[in-house]
Amino acid sequence: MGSQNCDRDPKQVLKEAIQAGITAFQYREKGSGALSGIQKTLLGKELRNICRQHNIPFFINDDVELTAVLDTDGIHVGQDDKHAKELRQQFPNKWIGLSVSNLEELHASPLDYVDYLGVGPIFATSTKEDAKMAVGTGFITEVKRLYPNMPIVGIGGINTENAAAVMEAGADGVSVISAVTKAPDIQTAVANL
Ligand code: 3NM
Repeated sequence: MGSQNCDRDPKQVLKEAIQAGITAFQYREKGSGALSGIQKTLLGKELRNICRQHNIPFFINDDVELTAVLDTDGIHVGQDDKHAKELRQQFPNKWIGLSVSNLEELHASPLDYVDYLGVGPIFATSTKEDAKMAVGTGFITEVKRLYPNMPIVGIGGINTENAAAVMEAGADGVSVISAVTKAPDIQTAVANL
């Protein structure tokens, strides 16, 4: 998540989510209303520090410069971002995640250089403005069948009602934004997930 996903202080949202039991965090300051420049960096530092205090892995979305500046645990990139091979050379000891939205992208992906795939959008989402077409849980099963050893995290429109179906389809984890940031009670939402 980023500040644009929160109706209140993102630091508080992150703290509550960690207290409630999330196992990883990705800083994704992107889309309308997102911070940029020094403000993006400063919020990133604060969120990274909260994660460090609680031993929660901190990933950054897409931003190579901030990966180094914030000394993140990992970076997550999309198909049009910096190539994973170059990222691996630049950051040999960080986790690298790659988004995959269809079979064509999967087959063209540099899987040897990534640690996990973010697969989606599984369901329709209004959080990402340029989200591709929803692929459904069947695509998770297909990716897992083709690459059984590649960790897969489902993303896009996942909530407490449908998360189990994503896991049953073969995902190793689920990744959510609004299911936590828009939850009336984060404790309950994360506990239900
Ligand atoms: N990436 P929510 S879907 C950030 O398909 C993101 O790659 C997607 O937000 C992808 O949990 C998405 O609120 C939005 O649907 C996830």
